[in-house]
Amino acid sequence: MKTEESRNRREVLFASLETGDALILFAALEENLAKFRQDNNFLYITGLEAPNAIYFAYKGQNVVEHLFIQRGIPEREVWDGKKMSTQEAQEQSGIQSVMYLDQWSDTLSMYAPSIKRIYANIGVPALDMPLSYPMFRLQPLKERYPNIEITNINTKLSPLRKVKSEWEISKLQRAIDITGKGLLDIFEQAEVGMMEYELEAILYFRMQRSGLPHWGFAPIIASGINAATLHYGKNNCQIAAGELILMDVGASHHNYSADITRCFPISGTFSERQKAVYAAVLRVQKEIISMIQPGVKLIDLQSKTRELIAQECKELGLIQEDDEVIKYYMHGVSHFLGMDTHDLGGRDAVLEAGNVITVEPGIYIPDERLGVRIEDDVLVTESGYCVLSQNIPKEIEEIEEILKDRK
Ligand SMILES: [Mn+2]
Repeated sequence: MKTEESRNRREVLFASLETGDALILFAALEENLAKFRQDNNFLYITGLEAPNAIYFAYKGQNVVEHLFIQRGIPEREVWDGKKMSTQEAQEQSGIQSVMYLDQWSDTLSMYAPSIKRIYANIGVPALDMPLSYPMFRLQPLKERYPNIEITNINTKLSPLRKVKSEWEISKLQRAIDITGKGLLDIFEQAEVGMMEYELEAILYFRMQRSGLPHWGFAPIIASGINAATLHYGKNNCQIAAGELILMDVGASHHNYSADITRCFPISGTFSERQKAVYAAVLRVQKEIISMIQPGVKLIDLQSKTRELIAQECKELGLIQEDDEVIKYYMHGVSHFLGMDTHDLGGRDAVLEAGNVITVEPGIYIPDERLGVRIEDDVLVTESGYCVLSQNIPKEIEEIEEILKDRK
């Protein structure tokens, strides 16, 4: 990440702090033989992929900040590889004071008596779940200094993270473009009799060969009736002739996640019924996208989607009354997109320029072994919107044309 990106974010964050406020961010932990994925809030603030590190800032007269990283132990480095040096951490983050983790407790002890409030990446684990790792680490401080208020840093970071910089949009655009290329690969290579996970492999191959090593989220490749299960993730069924396949997928680039849904008929052409349902969802999706501009509320997109889908469901002969639409469409039409696939921003938000949201209406009819969802990623601009995934085909004729060219 560019150093000035994360440095600018810290400046904006510092400006919002009051005297006695502290920020504490814990990096994700490195686990043995598991792929490392950095904590998004830690990455956003420091720009560093360093595992197990801790970021600390405190506002007194001025803001002071310290970073604590793992110390490289030669015997361990044989197993785990070289650790980041303090100099590398300084250069990549722009944080001047970089120490080793064994100095963390002493430093926190020194500041603790004057801290009034801590913003930390404590997350929101359910009450019947174990404490998050940051909560666990802050537990001794909480016991010793019960007057310190510990708050989820999301309240501070949400307004920042939901307005994307040009650099962030360029990362999202790349994640979206590569996801799109992988979807086209699937259109071209998919055959009756393949397993759903084989289609997943085609996209994964495209992503990794393009320099994007990670999924943004677990891919959904759902054929036939599986498409009516909203979060189907097994991807282990064999694809039968005549089925419509729903793919809800996204590559991640610098932790920025694409989130695209496309559907296609494995046999090359949509059946009349598939075509009717697909066209209905597509009409709704386009109508909702056209509403997007600064000042529009996310909940207005949601209520309009319900209304439009109810209308379409009546015409498809599925329902008689508007309220019955919940049987065939039961999820949100839109969420913020960014480092988290369901990014910070909230459901009550009012759109502003620089937001990136998804638009993803659907109709799910288990009785007909059919589910259709169409999802694009949309940037809110000063004057309206820009569909970042506009190059990924979604018109019926376009898709059938591509499928016709298969060998
Ligand atoms: Mn989505």
